[in-house]
Amino acid sequence: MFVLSSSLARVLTVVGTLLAFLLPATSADASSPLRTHAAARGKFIGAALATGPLANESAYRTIAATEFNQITAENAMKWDATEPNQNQFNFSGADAIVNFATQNNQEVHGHTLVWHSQTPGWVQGLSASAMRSAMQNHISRVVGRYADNAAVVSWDVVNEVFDDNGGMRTSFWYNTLGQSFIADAFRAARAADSNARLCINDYNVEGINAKSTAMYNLVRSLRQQGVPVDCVGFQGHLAIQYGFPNDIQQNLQRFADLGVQVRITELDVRMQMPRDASKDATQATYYRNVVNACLAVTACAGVTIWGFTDKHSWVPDTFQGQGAALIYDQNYQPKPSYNAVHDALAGGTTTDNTPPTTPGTPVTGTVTSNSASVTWPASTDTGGSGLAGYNVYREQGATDPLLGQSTTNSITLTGLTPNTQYQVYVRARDGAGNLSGNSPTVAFTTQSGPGGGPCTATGTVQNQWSTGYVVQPVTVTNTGTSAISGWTVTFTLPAGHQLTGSWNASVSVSGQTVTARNAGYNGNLAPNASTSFGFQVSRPNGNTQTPSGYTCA
Ligand code: G2I
Repeated sequence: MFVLSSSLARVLTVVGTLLAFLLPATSADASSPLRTHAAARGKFIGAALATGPLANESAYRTIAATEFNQITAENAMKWDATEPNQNQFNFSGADAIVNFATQNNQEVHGHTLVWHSQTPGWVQGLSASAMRSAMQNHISRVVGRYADNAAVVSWDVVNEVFDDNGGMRTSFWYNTLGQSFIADAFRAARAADSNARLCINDYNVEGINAKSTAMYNLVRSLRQQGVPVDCVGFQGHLAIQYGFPNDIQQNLQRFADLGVQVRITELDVRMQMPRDASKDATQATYYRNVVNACLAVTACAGVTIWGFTDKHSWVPDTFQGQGAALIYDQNYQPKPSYNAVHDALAGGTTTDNTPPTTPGTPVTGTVTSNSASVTWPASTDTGGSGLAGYNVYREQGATDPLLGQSTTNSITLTGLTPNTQYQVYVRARDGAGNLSGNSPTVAFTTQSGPGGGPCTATGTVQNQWSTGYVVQPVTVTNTGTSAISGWTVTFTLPAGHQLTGSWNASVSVSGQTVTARNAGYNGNLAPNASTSFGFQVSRPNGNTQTPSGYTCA
């Protein structure tokens, strides 16, 4: 009876909270805070909060309360904070976060139950059976503490279980318990709170790549086995110098199609310091695009920013020389990225039919035999949905093929045909899909020769026997001062020798001349960078010759 009425009371509180959260008292006019616009779109906009500034800085508290309707504890709910010694729990920091959220009508995402980092040494040294019990006990106590709290609605059950290539991370969890710790953790969390939304969370999974595909496969297989995985978190620690994951919306959607909720859990966009207006503008585009991707996917619950002020951010401590990753500066002033998030969230309230301005005349930078860098004066967008990026077309006649897309005002076009004239122009697009007029064109001719050169190649015979040999590696090095995006190595096989296999290159043979072109994944070489390929040859019994005359272009 008691259980029934208490859970009924909880349901009513949750419904009440949700209504207050989804239906703000004030309507979303242009100057409303982020949370008002987000709620009007049925999404949350959140921030990770640190307990120090929350206790000590009123500017921090005011912005945290006013602008966000969701909160994640940046550190206070991690294992080292909540259970520093076995079975000695400390919820002071976690409670401070949850109480703040309750006072300000915000929902809390619990971060994180099972992680390889910020977990005390005593856990890491346990035997398998003791570790499994400690994990289950930890989950049961931490999740259990907030199971009846209306503010705490979701948990990162496991965090960062993959390595960067899509294998399982060989953490102490995995090394001691094998992959089964993941399913066990989710089951323990469900047992501790039957209503909380249970998430798996990771970084570098925003776009479609080997790691996000591994996560996709794991989530699908866990759900097929009845393991309660309800939600997938995409951290979103981005950097303007590494480019924007343009397929983020598509990636969110493929997970959503598995039946899970998706969310951006730790968004920040760092830059090489010092800040300047152009980096700020690029950063704003990244923030806008992430928010727009979430808005475009129904199952995306919202976006959490990892902090909100550059005064308190993990970035400068971790990435030397980088920073300014958040939407407020060190003095709590909103940056262009704040406006970008604001306008993206507000964008849906009006229809944007106004295209961005037409980009200026493009100019070319480095042109190789198969790539060309192109830069153009940026467009602006006043229609409300914001500038989303640029499309670059080849002017060709009846239909002009799209050569590439960029979120910034420059691009390196790749996959071009050698010794060919190109005439290209640019169109800007906004968040609502409106396209600007065509910029003036720029013409360039790709270099002749199949590779991007200048480069060198040297082959090493790894293993030989009377009737054959393996050459491995053939090391290809970019000896130039700019990046190349393709290479072609040629060499000569002695008479009577026959190629019987090759790897990491696309190889063709004509007479005794072998031509090896880069594979799809090893054509890009920064100055001084190397890659390699290999091949196997059969030769007449007793012949001891090996290939010669390696050239690279
Ligand atoms: O590394 C960025 C994030 C990646 N995903 C999981 C997140 O949980 C993680 O957050 C960061 C926090 O932002 C940092 O604040 O996790 C770090 C630890 O891995 C946190 O840093 C730690 C420092 O390393 C400690 O020296 C410090 O005592 O924060 C602690 C509390 O301030």
